[in-house]
Amino acid sequence: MRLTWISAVAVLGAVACGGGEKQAQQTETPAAGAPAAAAGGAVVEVKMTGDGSTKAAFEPATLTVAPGTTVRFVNVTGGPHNVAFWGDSIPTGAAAVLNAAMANRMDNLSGPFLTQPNESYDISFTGAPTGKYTGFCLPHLALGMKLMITVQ
Ligand SMILES: [Cu+2]
Repeated sequence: MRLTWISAVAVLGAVACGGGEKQAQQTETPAAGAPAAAAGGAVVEVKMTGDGSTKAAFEPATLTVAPGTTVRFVNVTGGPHNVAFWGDSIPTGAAAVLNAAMANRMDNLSGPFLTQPNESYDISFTGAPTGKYTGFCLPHLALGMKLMITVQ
């Protein structure tokens, strides 16, 4: 009795990784008083950190964004955190825009507490006036947890 073994060898063609050039074209329109015109603006992340008792911070604590940018606050450590703004430390006309952009507010210009790990909170600066926005974290204001967002 004779056994013939036939081995079928599957030849896997190497997948050529062509360096496909993706051309992302972005047309930037100058902020010319056309609120809510920018769709799909950039997202900038700000981490909320701390050890729960002696230190707490926004990281970065200062940032500059273009109008239409969404700032995403992420509860990383040491929560609960929130983000709030002083009404006298934002540009004229910004309060209405911010209040409309801040979901589930606890109060005027004051976002909800983020209690879950990696919970995030987005604030869109679409239509927001240019200028400086000074914000803070209510539970950690005494620890100096503040941030400065410049919209320009
Ligand atoms: Cu905080």
